Amino acid sequence: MLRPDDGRLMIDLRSDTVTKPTEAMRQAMARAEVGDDVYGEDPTVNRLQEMAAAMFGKKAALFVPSGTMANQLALRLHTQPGQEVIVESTAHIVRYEQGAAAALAGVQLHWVHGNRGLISPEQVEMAVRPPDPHTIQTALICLENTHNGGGGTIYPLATIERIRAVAASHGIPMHLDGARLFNAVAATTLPPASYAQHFETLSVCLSKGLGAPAGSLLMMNDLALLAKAKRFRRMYGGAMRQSGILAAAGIYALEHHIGRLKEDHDHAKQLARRLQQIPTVRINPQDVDTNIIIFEVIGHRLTQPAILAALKQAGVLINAIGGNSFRAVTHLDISSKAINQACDIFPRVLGD
Ligand code: TLP
Repeated sequence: MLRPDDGRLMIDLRSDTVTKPTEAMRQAMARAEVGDDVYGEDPTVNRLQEMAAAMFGKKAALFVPSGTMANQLALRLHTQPGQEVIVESTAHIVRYEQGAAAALAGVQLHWVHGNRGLISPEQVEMAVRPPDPHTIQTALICLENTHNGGGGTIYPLATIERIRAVAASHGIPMHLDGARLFNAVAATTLPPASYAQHFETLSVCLSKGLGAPAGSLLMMNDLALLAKAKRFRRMYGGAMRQSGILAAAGIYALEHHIGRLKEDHDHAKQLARRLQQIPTVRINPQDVDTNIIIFEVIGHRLTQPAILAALKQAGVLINAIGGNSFRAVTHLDISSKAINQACDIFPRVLGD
């Protein structure tokens, strides 16, 4: 049995956030020209922001430390305290941002239950509050693409277009949590701007599948909104100084790590197919659109924590995500060999 204690490598499928910068990325970071970004004088940050804005067809991009901060800036920019934001019930903004929507923007989240994380234009129409003096106001609609909690689900562009039409008919802006939008782009080969055009703001992460150590970008067309975003970034503690060292990793990632995401998707499909053959596992490999695999283990003699421990003992790390569900995520640091090994380990641990 593969023993992590023997010094052999763990197959870490907990998240694509666990990737470490490659040697070439570290060299790009070491060479980065830097300045003070609060003065707007870091040339590498400026270059990254320009690259990203051009890639997504937006006028401006703002470099921020994390995807959570990018989402929270968007909520703060588009809303007033006491208003409401329409969002899918398992979205990152709902589950994993420590209640920041309420704590920092003072807004209420209106959950809409999605199908694998995706909500329909009809559901959005139903969720928009009427212009009645008693009723809370809908200030923003947020979508997540790909959808993490839904299992890396890709939003069909046609659905986004129809949701956009609903939003426009009510004069409501839209924000996209595009932490893994590059996975959708790699899988569909659609131009990044084809998604971005439907949102007033969108965020993308450099530190997920793209393998940078930190950093996200919040993009928009409205330069007045950019000025406000810089103020709030400062308020939230996210205005950095010689952050060109981090931005250099982001530039390297945009230049070298988008095309290869397809490999992660193939690995995820391979693992999902293997998992499907285990009697206690419930998964439909057809639901695996990108690099996230969500599966249930039903009727196994081991409890959920014991399953995690047994997998760890065998050399594989994954996350439990509530109920009987688990999440495995493929990424830059997971080779074909590691996936083949994982395909041997899961049936051994779960297959009794
Ligand atoms: N997701 C992390 C955890 O926070 C759950 C993960 O391991 O998947 N939007 C989406 C859709 C995300 O999945 C994440 C991170 C974020 C935003 C936040 O990014 P960071 O961690 O940079 O704040």
